[in-house]
Amino acid sequence: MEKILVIGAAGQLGSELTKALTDRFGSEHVIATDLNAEAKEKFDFCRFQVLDIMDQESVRSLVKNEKITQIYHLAAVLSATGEKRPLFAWELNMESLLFVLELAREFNLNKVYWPSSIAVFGPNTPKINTPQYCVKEPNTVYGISKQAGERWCEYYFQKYGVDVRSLRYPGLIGYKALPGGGTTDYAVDIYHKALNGEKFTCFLREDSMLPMMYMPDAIKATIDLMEAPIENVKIRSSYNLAGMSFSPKDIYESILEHHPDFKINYEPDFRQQIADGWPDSIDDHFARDHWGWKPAYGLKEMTKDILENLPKFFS
Ligand code: NAD
Ligand code: AKB
Repeated sequence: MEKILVIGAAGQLGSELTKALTDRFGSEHVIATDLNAEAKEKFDFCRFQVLDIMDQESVRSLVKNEKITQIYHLAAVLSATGEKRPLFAWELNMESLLFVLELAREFNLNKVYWPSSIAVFGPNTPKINTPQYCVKEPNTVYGISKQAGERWCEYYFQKYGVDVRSLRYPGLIGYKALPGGGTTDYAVDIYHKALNGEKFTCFLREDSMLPMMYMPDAIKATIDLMEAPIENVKIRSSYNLAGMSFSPKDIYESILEHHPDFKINYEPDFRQQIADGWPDSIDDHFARDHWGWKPAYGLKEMTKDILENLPKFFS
């Protein structure tokens, strides 16, 4: 039976993915870990342990003593925070991935999951229906770390047979955790402001189109990829993945349908330049062809669902 370690479990993705893994494998078979000790109260459905991925001895002991068979490595510094502390972001994002890949080799783990991002693309990448294989010249330290990470994942698969799988997520939008320092996170924050009856100041221009995905779709894609037969996982860097694309104006208008008094203004800052280097939309036909990916949510459905459910989580 599998024993799964989730690293960085308390963030936006981990909060929902850890629950989905627990539902699938049972609470005895999942250990949620995070640097953030206060996150313990979130995990009443599985074991939680404070763990710093950079504390290699503690991580190695945990993997050994608990006979871990799979690692989901989610801890990272995201794009906007990374630009404020570039060397720290590089160190955390790269050293932790290399360490996890080495652990997978040392302990012969069954599988590793590590997320990449649309941040691997850059200003010279084709912006519309961005292909899986194209120019990638990321201009953020986060994007550079994800691009290098993808190459390491493929290397460990080819050289050592480590079954590491990865998705290039678009901006993920969920309501069960607060935004974590990303450029696409305006689209998480905007729902909190709308429900609090506050005006929203957007740090991107109103027409800044970006690829996005509702969290339930991201969780489904992750589980589907991880459960796909090994011969179907033909891309070992990271799969392009698409859900929807929208601009700040589009998401604002989708909220207006439910909250007609909601107000927005636009004050683009350094994050605009990051967004300008990323695609508008993604071609994910390899994910569809290889392991049957198909998203379920568009902007309208996502907005309705979040506005209904967010107040149950943050009162
Ligand atoms: P997040 O910032 O919300 O969560 C990251 C978690 O990692 C936090 O709970 C943080 O406390 C934890 N962490 C930070 N440093 C740590 C350390 N040293 N040891 C252990 N834990 C540590 O990020 P997220 O949005 O949940 O993203 C998770 C992963 O998915 C990241 O690798 C990110 O690059 C990737 N991703 C996210 C998005 C998105 O839109 N959220 C898009 C593409 C890729
Ligand atoms: C970010 O904006 O940094 C993340 C991402 C798209 O990787 N949400």
